[in-house]
Amino acid sequence: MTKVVISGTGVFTPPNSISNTELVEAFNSYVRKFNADNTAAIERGEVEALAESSVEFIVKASGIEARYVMDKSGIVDPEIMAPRLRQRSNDEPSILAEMSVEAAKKAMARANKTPADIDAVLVACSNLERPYPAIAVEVQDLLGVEGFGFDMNVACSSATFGIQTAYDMIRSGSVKCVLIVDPEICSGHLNFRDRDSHFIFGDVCTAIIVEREDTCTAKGAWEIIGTRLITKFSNNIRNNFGFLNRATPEGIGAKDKLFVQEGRKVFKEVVPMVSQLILDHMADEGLDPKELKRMWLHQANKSMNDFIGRKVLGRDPEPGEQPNILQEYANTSSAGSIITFSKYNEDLKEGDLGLICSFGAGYSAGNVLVRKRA
Ligand code: CO8
Repeated sequence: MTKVVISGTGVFTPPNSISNTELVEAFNSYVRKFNADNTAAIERGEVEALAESSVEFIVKASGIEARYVMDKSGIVDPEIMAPRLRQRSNDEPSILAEMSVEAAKKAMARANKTPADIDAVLVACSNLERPYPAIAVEVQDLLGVEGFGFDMNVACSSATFGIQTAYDMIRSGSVKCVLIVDPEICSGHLNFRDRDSHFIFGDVCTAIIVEREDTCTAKGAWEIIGTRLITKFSNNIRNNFGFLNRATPEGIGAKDKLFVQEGRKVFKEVVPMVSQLILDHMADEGLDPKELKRMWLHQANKSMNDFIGRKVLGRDPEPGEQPNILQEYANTSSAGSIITFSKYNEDLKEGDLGLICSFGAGYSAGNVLVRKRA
C-alpha cells in the first residue's frame, strides 16, 4: 500500500489579540448597562438581572488567557459585541479564502511544494462563509492549483476528518498530493453576550500538505500510520443557523442561531469517548500508548486534555508530552490540534510516534497516528 505523509503545515494568525481582561471589561460594561436600563423590570421580577463575567473563572475553568480575532473593535465595543468585517465584492477574495491562502503558502513552503504539485484542495472547517461556490474552489483558483476542491464541515474535527479523506484518496490512487485548509472565524458565530461561552473561541487558519511518501522532499515529514474517526449524535453543542432560517422568520436573531453548548455535559461525555477511541485505535494498530512521544490534542479546555492524557498514558503527562496553545489562541475549533502540531513537532526524532486528535460538536472525534521520518 502507498505510504502517505504529512510533509508541511502552516498557521495564519490574525493580527489582533484580545486578553481576558479586555473581553471581560466589555462584557461587564454590557451587563451593567443592561441591568441599569432594566432596573424597574428587574425589580418587578419581569426581567432577570445579568451576572458579570470574571477573568479568574475563565482561566480556572478553561485555561484560556487570550484569543486572536479578525476584528477586535466590534467585539470589545459593548454596544456591538460582534466582529465587524467589511463587505467584500464578488471580485475580491472572500475572507476565508484569503486566510486559507496565507496559511497554505506557509505549509507549501515547509513541504517544498508549488501549486503545480497539488491535485486537490479541501477546505475543512466549522463554519463556511457561503454555501456556494465552494471556498475550496476559490482557494484553488487563487493559488493556481489544477484538479479539484471541495468544502467539508465536521465542526471541531474537520481537520482530522480532512486528513483521513486525503489519506484515503492518496492510497486509492486518485490523487498524489492534497492541500487541506482550516479557516476558522469562530468569532463570527460566538455569542459575546453569553456569560457561559463568550470567552471560548478565537480565529485562525491552519493548512496541511498530505502527499505520497515517494514524492516527499521535505525533511522531518510525518508518515501517517493510521487514522480513526468516530461520530455520535448529541445536542450538547449546537448551532441552528442555516438556510431555512428565513422560512421561520420568528426565530431569526434568537440565541440558538449562534454557538450554544452544555459545557459540563460535553466535558463529561467527550473525555471517556476520546480516551477510549485513542486506546482502541492504538491497540488495533498493535501500538502501546507508552510509545507515544507526543499528543497534539484538540484545544478546547486544559483540564479536559489533562484527563485524556492521564487516561491514555496511565500517568500524569510530562511537560511537553501534550503541549497546549489555548492559553494564547483559545479554542479555534478544527485548527487547534493542527496549530499545536505545527508549533511543536520539529524537535522530535526520526522514528518517534505521535498522535493528532480532535474532538467536538457532533459529537465527533478524529485520530491521526504519525511517525517521524528522517
Ligand atoms: N464568569 C464567571 N462565572 C461564570 C462564567 C463567567 N464567564 N460562566 C459561568 N460561570 C459560573 C456559572 O454560573 C456556574 O456558577 P454556579 O456554580 O454558581 O452555578 C459556575 O461558573 C460553573 O459553570 P459551568 O459549570 O458552566 O463551568 P465549567 O467548569 O463546566 O466550565 C467550560 C465551563 C469552560 C465551558 C467547560 O465546561 C468546558 O470547557 N467544557 C468542554 C466544552 C467543549 O469542549 N466544547 C467543545 C466545543 S467546540 C466545538 O465543538 C466546535 C463547535 C463549532 C465552533 C463554534 C465556534 C463559535
